[in-house]
Amino acid sequence: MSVFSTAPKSIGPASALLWYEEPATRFFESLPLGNGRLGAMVFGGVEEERIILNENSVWSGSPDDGDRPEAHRALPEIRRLLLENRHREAEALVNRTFTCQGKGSGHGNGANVPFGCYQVLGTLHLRFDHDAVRNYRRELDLREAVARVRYERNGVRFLREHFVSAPGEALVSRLTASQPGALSFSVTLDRPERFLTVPSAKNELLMTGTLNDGRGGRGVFYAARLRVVVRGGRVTTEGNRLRIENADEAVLLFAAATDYQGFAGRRTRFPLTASLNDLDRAARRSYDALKTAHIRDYKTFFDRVALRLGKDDTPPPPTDRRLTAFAAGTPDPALAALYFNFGRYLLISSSRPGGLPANLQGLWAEEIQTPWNGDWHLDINVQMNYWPAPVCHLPEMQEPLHALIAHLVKPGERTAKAYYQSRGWVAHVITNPWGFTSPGEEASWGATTGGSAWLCQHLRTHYEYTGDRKFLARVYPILKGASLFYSDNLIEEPKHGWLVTGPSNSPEHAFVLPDGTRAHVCLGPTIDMQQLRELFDNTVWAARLLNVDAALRDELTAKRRRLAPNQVGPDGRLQEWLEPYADSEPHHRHVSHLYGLHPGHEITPEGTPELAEAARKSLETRGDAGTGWSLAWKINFHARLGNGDRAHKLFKMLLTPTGARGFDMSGNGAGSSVNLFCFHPPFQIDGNFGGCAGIAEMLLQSHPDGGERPLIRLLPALPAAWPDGEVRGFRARGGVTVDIEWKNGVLVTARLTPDPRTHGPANPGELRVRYRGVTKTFPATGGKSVNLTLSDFSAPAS
Ligand code: FUC
Repeated sequence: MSVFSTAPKSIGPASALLWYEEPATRFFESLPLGNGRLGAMVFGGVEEERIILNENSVWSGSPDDGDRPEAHRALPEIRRLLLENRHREAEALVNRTFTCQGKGSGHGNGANVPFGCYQVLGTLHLRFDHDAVRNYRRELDLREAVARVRYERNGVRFLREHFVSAPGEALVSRLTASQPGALSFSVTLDRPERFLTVPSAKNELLMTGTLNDGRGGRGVFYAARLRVVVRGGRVTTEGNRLRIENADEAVLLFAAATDYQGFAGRRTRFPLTASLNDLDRAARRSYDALKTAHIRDYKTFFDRVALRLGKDDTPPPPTDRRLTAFAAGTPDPALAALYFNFGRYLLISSSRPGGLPANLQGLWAEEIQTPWNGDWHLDINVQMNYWPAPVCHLPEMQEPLHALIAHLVKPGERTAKAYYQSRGWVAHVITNPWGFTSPGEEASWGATTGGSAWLCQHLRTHYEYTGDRKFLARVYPILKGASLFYSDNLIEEPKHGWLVTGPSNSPEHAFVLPDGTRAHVCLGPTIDMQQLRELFDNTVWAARLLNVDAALRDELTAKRRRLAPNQVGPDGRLQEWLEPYADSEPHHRHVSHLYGLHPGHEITPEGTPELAEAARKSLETRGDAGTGWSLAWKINFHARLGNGDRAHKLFKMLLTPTGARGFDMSGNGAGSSVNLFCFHPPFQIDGNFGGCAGIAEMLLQSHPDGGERPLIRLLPALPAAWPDGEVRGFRARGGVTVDIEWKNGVLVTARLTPDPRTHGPANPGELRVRYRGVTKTFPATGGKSVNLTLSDFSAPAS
């Protein structure tokens, strides 16, 4: 896709550098690199440089039919029980008959069951006989996607540079020293299980293995190769290790492939050949040529956008100390810009066209049993990973998500038949590269039916930002299939005659029935209704645009009108369920019923003030504390409510220094580790992406608000903590590039440049722009900037 953007100003070191005075000792202190498919975590140790390696199709498990073929027989009874308010009995029946068959996700520990688990590819160890060193520094420069480690020993300066190149399809490391012949070290390559490493040439290691398919058979086969090319000195093999002696310089090239034949990724049946070809191709180029090509490629994405908050041109303190100081109250606006840039960096590094989508850990995992299988959860997590893409002008990075959605349609149709005897397709709460669409293994979380509806939001959003008609025509059948499923599965609740889903959940949250018992399974939770209004609207809108399916449009329009509405409960909060049940956990991490506020947009402060107020009350009761991604979501909620200071408070909470062990579902230990990875805990990358998107949401919003054209809101939730700043190259809905500069908390200039593709001569349209409560309309011509200043928003309002 061609890029239309104004040239961004360069980003200063305080917004672009993660750096430390010590090596990492743990995974979540190390520095991530990636090209969307291959990932590396660089520890930067002195005696041992450890690099954890990933490849995004290193998944155990295998295709499996999780559907219970007879499940649909239980559906009428489950629904009858729910309609009679016998939720406990309904839930018990769902548990017996309406969950997946087999072992499901293995309750999140699926490494050795068919569901499988995203796993570490291996670890590269470089062992030196270096001990006491001086002037140690390790860093990650987000402007180039290069990690560096430097130190001095006995007067010799050592430098290691690492990057993972997309055009080069390899991890590339160069080790140099200020004195000839000073580089001596050994190299090994291993994995916690299922590996064999052999020297495959005098300067090369080959590691191969076959993962568990979950049935005791052979699953994905992988091949990983490391080659060392030295200047001066020599390389020898010693058993399964390479020994480098007295080199002036050493370049390490690492390539890997698997034979995963799923919906995306490198579709090779021959990982041995593919990895060798990658290595040979990389080895034909000089280190400088590889690095130049890598940086050029990376910058085509990263440089589309720039954000400056405060001053960022002076070198920052080490990132770990910076986090601690920020938590202690030292103002550091540039740290928010760094976090924002890190989010963009992670997305570019973990999600590239042709690959698998960023998973719960992006691309970076150190274990065989990654938490929650490192899968794609569909009740917020994978969607949150992609929130930054449109505004940060990274539409290409969404391609793997779009591919995942398309890949779920076929298995989702089977699931729709088995459980619901209905048309269309459905995905529930979890999925994997093997096309899992069945409900989860427990009703309490697994009966959520909104996964497919939520995914479909991303298809419409992509079109809104790019105006790509071909894309819309291609994905329309997916929207249609999702709508058909829900349309067939709406039932009428007797009290008001509203149409509702069921059985369903408000993701993972239980309610308390009047008799004091708890239940999860319900009819028509608010989130479902919000998602279905959106999905039906989107399908009808797309069908109209494509001029197809008139009868379906009528069907969906009629049903949409009858969906249960948002309801304000007796206590003024937006109701989470059809009835004003009590929350079982008032501070639950999911805030699903505010989907309509964000990432949906049916609730806005101007368009639906009562609902916005009810949403605000719901947020108050929920409280600020929460898991990593929950904090990130709340930044976005408060940004949508126009409350910048509260959003900033949540951002501060998201940056609470942590490295908490284990799992915590309540918010204890949530925050950021020193490498800025978000902690649920454990490490889970969705909060990084949600936080990145939240920062953007505070500075620019664009969504329809009572009009056909989106309303572009400038600085809608600017916090006092960011009095001065500048954004360049942000994208708004409608395909508009937005640059904004502000001082002392007040807009100085804004430049809006409609993309010629979305605002061509046939479709010039207009821009609706809002700042501080004043909305103005300007003619929009593709490629022509509209320059605005504060005075444009003085009066009169239009
Ligand atoms: C959902 C969330 C959890 C966690 C898991 C991966 O189940 O409720 O908090 O993020 O996904």
